[in-house]
Amino acid sequence: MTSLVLPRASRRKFLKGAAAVGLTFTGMSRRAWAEEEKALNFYNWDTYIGETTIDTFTEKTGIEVQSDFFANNEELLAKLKQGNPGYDVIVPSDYMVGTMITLGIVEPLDKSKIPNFKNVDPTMANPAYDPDLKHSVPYMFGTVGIGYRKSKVETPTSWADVLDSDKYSGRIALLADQRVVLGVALHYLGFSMNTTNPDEINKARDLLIKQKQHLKAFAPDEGQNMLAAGDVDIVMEWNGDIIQVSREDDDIAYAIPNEGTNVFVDNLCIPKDGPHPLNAHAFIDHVNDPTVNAEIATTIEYATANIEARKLLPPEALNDPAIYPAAEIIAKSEQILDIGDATTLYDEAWTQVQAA
Ligand code: N2P
Repeated sequence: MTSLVLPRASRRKFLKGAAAVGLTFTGMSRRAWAEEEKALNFYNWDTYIGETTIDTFTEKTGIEVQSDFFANNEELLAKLKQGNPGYDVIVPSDYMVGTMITLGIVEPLDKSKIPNFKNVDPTMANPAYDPDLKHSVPYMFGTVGIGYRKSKVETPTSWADVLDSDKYSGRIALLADQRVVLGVALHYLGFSMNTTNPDEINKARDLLIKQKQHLKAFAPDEGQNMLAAGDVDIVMEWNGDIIQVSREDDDIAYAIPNEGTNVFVDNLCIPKDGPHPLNAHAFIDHVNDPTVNAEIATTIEYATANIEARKLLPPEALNDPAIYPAAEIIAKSEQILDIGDATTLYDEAWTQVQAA
């Protein structure tokens, strides 16, 4: 295996160049703000919006949406850190919202422009990464787990199957996501996925380096496609992505190992210096309309943070522990946290894993 990180064919590019686009909105006046063009640039995870969401928004508002896709939070951060190249709405996970607030990358939201904010689950309304949700609206939550081909793989019960075993050598993909993969490796070794202890991080790094000979790929948010195509038999992936492909192929299933896992919350945010902040608020409101939101949750098979939408979902979805994780799973799982400067320890460990 030479290059483990695969190119992502599905990602569409719409931005012509950061500097050129940046010039069009730097120093935008209040008047220009009030006269926003009917456009919105949405930077999302792949396979993470409903089939009709964008069209119904355009029908309702006349605003045309262009979508671009990132594969992990670090890619999203890297795109915005040097100045917003033109995005209006982004979808960072929990810890990345915290990082972006600290760095001043996301704007406080004007809740008066998001009346459907009232539909957000009140138990999710005061997260440590963004107290009182001043900068973020929870979108979907989920788990990292194992997607597998039932005819080829015994029901996985431990992360060892993908992290610490030659049982499925050459038939394994992990996510191309440094905090998730190092985090799950740390958790498997009995350490916190938010440790800042260099020895522990190095142990997780060494486990991954040792396992690398058995891996087919670190797949950037598309392990489910490799599994569906038969390129691998077992993948570390986000739950909804696996459930999406299992609808088309009943030989595919999702399991959460007994050790527990990473539980995440993804959020809608408005980055600083986006060209269309009013349209961005309108879009976030649209996504939180219960009917719109229920169609999204049904399409992407993730757990929605919108309680009014949940009321519209079938009991099979709400009672499916692969979608809405059971309390006992959550109890033995962890959320990834913003660990500030110690993030560089993970950057270094990940670089070493990739280079090994
Ligand atoms: C969608 C992945 C979304 C979950 N493909 C990752 N936070």
